[in-house]
Amino acid sequence: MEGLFITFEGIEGCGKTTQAKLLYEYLINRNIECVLTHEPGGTLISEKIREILLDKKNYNMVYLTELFLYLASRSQHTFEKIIPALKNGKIVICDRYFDSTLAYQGEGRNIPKQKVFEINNFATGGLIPHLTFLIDINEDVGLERLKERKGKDRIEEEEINFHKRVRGAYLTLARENKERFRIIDGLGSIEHIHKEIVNIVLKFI
Ligand code: T5A
Repeated sequence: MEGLFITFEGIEGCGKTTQAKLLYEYLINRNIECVLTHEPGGTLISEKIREILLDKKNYNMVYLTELFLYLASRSQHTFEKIIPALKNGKIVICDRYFDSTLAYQGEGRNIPKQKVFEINNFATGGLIPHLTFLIDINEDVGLERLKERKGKDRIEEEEINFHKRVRGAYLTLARENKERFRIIDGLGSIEHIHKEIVNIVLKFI
């Protein structure tokens, strides 16, 4: 498949949405064809699933229901949007992808990781990002940054230990998949992190 698939990962408030957008703008300004998208969501059907997933009223959602909804959203997104864009030679920048499920549902919810990996792989037809930025910050800093935002969603409301476990899972994933992961210190300034990311991406294209 042509194209380049870049994902951004990290705990809540790490700054990945900010960085994904800045990278997209940088590339578009240089006339490089790219698509900016996110998960859960990214297509009409996936956005409907996102609403169910993040709605605080669904506090009693069973963990397996949560897992399958994230995967349903991802299948639609992958086959409707990501794969066609890659086939057209575009750069696809995605704010969260399957590593989120390994970290949040695998480690956070304690669902057996090998199982999560297998069905995740099935849901995406085995599509793996070429490059994954893990923006790493301490969970206290991440949650503090989100305080200014009105209203937490269902996952953001989880206790601090949940976010700690998720961060740990991401760092393990990055260690185990060194060829595609780049760990970025999320405590730097927005501009500094952006430059670091651009330098890495330019080496790929
Ligand atoms: N989820 C998702 C799963 O459980 N399983 C899955 O498979 C998937 C795909 C999605 C939720 O779903 C869960 C994870 C999530 O809980 P969401 O609404 O899409 O929820 O939210 P998040 O992806 O968590 O993203 P956020 O927008 O909440 O946080 P970001 O992207 O980490 O941070 P960002 O860029 O919005 O920045 C947050 C704040 O910090 C500032 C920004 O200006 C902003 O105010 N900031 C910085 N401040 C200082 N220094 C920096 N370097 C900064 N960078 C950003």
